[in-house]
Amino acid sequence: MDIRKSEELYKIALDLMPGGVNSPVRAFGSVGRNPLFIDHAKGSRIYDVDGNEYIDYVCSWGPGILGHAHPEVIEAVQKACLDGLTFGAPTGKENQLASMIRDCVPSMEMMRLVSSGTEATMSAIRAARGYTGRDKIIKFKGCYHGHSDGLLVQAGSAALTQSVPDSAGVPASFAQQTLVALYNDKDSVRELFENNKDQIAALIVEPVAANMGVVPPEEGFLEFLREITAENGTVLIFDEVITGFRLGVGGAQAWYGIKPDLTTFGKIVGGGMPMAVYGGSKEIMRNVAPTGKVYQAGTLSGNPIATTAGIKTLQILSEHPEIYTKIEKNAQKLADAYRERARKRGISLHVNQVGSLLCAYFTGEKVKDYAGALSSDTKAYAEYFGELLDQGIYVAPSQFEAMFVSAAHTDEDIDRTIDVLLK
Ligand code: KE4
Repeated sequence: MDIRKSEELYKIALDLMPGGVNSPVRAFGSVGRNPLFIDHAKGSRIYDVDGNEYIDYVCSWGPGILGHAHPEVIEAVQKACLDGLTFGAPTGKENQLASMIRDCVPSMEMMRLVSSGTEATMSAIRAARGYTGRDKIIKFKGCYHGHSDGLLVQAGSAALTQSVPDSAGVPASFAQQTLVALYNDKDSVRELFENNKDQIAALIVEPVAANMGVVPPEEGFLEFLREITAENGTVLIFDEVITGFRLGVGGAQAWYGIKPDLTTFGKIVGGGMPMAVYGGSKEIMRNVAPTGKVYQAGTLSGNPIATTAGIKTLQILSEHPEIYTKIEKNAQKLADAYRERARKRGISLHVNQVGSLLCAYFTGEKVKDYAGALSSDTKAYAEYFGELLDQGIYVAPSQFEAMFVSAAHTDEDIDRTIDVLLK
């Protein structure tokens, strides 16, 4: 495969940006390849600068649920741009997007639009601390909530592959306020509440852990978190940056029937533009400036172009529930093909799938938690990644990420992928 133009761009990038990238996972560090530079994308396909075409299962890490450059979204964005890119003042589009989110997710009584998932989770935690007057928070080992200081403690996603789950540059005093539990391990949560009575402001969790691959909650785990946080006056925050509008327009909280106190959204909610949201109970959100003492702000928050992309995307998803049936069916087909590959090739492979999210782990163990995810053979994953890439299939360049199926993946795409998997 000719990737000379990517290589040239990568050389220049290495001198301009750390690792030549603007987000670590894009560096392909854990799969032993140099990153591809992308020229354009359309539907289920992504094209690198050397003209190589790939079926894309990264979907920009989740936003691309409709496929790349959906014509209706592009048309709406192009039209909006002609009216100006940003005003730094309220627009009716923010009302429209916020109302749509509340219609889809009733727990979102009041919310704030921001520009990234990191900003959303950081702000949700500040709101919870301001509301409770407490300092400590609980997160789960291997869950990733963006790169704000207090959350870069035993984080997932690329922090896991860089083997720096505890990032340098985070003062110990910050990290000390972050208690770490084990996903799907109720005792580890109970212990933290017992040893930190009345000190825990918030518990933040990915309702489906999608930054250590894909690890679904065990039966009753989310209900347990809802009960123990309510008993302790702790704010339950669902980080739905990945699951929001991915598992359905109601997200994971509808899928599992749990009502958190606060929720964060990102990715799909902006239709591919920089947009994220945090919100939930009015009682908590009223504490956010200017109505309360919890300060949070943003020059481009609720940006008219990003809200346009988000509105159009959520409109399409709300009007076409059949999209979710299709992408879940295709994810199931892929999961079955991975299992068949394992049988055919006599390799250890464990596949988790929730809706249109899936992950193939190179391990013989059932992956039900962080330890299970870490048992995966990342070298075998790297080989698999390279093999697929050379066959024109673009999956996550890391074992600890999700595979995303979009509405643009055709039956031919899925069949081609299965052919390559079972070759
Ligand atoms: P951003 O700040 O990257 O918009 O969102 C942070 C975030 C928060 N919460 C969850 C559950 C997330 O998955 C993320 C970001 N996801 C990663 C991929 N696992 C983004 C890809 C990247 O870091 O480049």
